[in-house]
Amino acid sequence: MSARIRTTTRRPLYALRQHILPPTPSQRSKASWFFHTAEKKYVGAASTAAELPEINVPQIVFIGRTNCGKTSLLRALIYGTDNVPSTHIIRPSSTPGSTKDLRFYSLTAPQTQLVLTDLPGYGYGSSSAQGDAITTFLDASLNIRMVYVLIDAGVGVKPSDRRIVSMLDARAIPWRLVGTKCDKRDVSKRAGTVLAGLLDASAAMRNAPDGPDEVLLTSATAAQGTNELRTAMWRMLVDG
Ligand SMILES: Nc1nc2c(ncn2[C@@H]2O[C@H](COP(=O)(O)OP(=O)(O)OP(=O)(O)O)[C@@H](O)[C@H]2O)c(=O)[nH]1
Ligand SMILES: [Mg+2]
Repeated sequence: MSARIRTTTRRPLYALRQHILPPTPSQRSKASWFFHTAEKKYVGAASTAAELPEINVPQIVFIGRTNCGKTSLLRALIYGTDNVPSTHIIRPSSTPGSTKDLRFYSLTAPQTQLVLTDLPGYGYGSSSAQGDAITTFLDASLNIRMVYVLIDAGVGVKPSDRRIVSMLDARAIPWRLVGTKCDKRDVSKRAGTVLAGLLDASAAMRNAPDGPDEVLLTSATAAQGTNELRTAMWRMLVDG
């Protein structure tokens, strides 16, 4: 049973270390404008290194355990509550491990272009081929500007998430944690605690107390936290 994150008493959707300035209203509205007006295209899918499309624009990647909500969040970010065009293969799954290939979506507006990438999940229900595809992709892609490591907020950070973060660190790829499915009642009623727990986990994995820790709570179903995540992407790419 799901419930919206209650907003009457402004529940926290993101937490920042004190040295990171919160976004300005202007950054929020520019980010929102970009995501609403950008031309959206499904670039394609790849399951082997040979199939990886050549991408020459900044790329933002969504990674996480199987079933943690990657595809759903990506769809909510790109399309909001609009209908997804039938030509775009962007379907959430009921079976863990259902996204078996890497899928690329481009957003293009004057002077700004980016590609959002949906990766297969790791952990339960995944295959070693999916693990290999993730490793190959991370090794081959030089223009990844950020990897959002999605954590089902009702489940929390698992050893497999820590291993992925180590892989990213080993390749000097920036990452942030994002909590998903925060509309679920067991999360929404203790959103502050969940957020603080993810921020602590993020700081512990980063191994640097002053690290750029920024954690967002989202719900694809309730379209919560999606504007915050769009703004974070916009700031990083254009207006930091
Ligand atoms: N309540 C709730 N359910 C969600 C949310 N996001 C995804 N789900 C559900 O979680 C399940 C998995 O969602 P997906 O988006 O396919 O997850 P995924 O991480 O892409 O899964 P794989 O590609 O199989 O690893 C589906 O049944 C979704 O409907 C959310 O924000 N809230
Ligand atoms: Mg998926």
